[in-house]
Amino acid sequence: MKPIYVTQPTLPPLEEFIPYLEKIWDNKILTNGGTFHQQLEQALCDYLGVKHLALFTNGTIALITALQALRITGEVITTPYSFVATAHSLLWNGIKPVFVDIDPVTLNLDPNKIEAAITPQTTAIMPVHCYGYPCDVARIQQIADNYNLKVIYDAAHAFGVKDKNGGLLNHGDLSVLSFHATKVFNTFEGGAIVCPDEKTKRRIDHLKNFGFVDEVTVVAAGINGKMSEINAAFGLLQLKGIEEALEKRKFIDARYRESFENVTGIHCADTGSHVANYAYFPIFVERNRDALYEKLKTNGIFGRRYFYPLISDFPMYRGLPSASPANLPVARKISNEVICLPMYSALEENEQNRIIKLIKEFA
Ligand code: T4K
Repeated sequence: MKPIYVTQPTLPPLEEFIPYLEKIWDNKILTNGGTFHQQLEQALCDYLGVKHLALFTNGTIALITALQALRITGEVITTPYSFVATAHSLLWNGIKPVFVDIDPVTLNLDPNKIEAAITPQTTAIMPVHCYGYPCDVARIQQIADNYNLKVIYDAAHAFGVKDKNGGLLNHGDLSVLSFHATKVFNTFEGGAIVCPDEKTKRRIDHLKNFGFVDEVTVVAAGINGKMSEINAAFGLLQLKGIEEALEKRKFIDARYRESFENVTGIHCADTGSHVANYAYFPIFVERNRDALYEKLKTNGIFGRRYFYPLISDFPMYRGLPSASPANLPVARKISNEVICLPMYSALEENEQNRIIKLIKEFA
């Protein structure tokens, strides 16, 4: 039986990639801001409806650089319910993460609990639009304004998501995307920082190129965060098929939701009123989540428990006062119940039927 993974990258026909490779071979510019890099930055700005965007080698280096770009220090408020890269980006900058519990509906930082975690050392908030579900951006901005804090969104899951004001990526001081192979839009590995002004974009561009401004001037201890021409070319090709891929995901999402509507003990996440990207399909299993997870695995279906364990349970975080279980009851409950089911545009109807049947049998 063919294994079914939590996701599978969308790949355009191989022959369509050849002309891009030929161009790279002709130009012999492989990286350092080549033609495809420039084209992809512009194409993504247009598609996502954002002013400026800097491509990166991956989302994690982009997160680390975003914090550097805004010179964030001290303490940063963040969510324990995310991929570990969110908090790791803080540690790599010598910043102390302060975990705040999540809202049971949005699954994102609970704005009602943020203020109590602010101390004189707090300089920023790093919320995550988990699964591409929008954070309460208005409330978060209000708190940030009141306390003079920066807001850096980890928008790794939020490619193309829109809220009532348009593109979700326009909120906060910076938003960071991931274009990893497992994401809705991928460049094999890749990422980006979305920023509102030319000056910040320039600083980010310097930081991702070792701090170089020109051949002889280095203005900061930058890193090598550049995206290569191969990745950028693949991104341009991917972008052509993005709408079709999103339509297929939407259809799969609707079938799952409909199938689980009346199944006792299995809950789907709230659909919300935003324009979604159907990046993930989490279900929440009231009892014996791990038994269902194992049953699916035995049947060749490799869902994932995104996000279990909580980041705050990993050894480098669990000693922090904010990591204490009593501080994070909602995140803990959700983390103990979640399974992300296979979700990708090439998931076939009979494969989805098999997944649904197994879950219904279990329930
Ligand atoms: N912030 C958030 C909120 C994130 O979720 C992430 C990454 C980041 C920041 C950091 O961004 P990046 O630095 O990664 O750009 C995966 C991904 O590696 C990671 O990108 C992602 N989040 C996280 C949620 O999931 P794993 O270890 O679970 O992935 P892996 O390799 O087990 O892949 C899952 C399944 O996907 C495999 O079982 C098979 C399938 N797959 C995977 C790959 C890599 C393929 O079919 N083809 C592939 O090439 O972390």
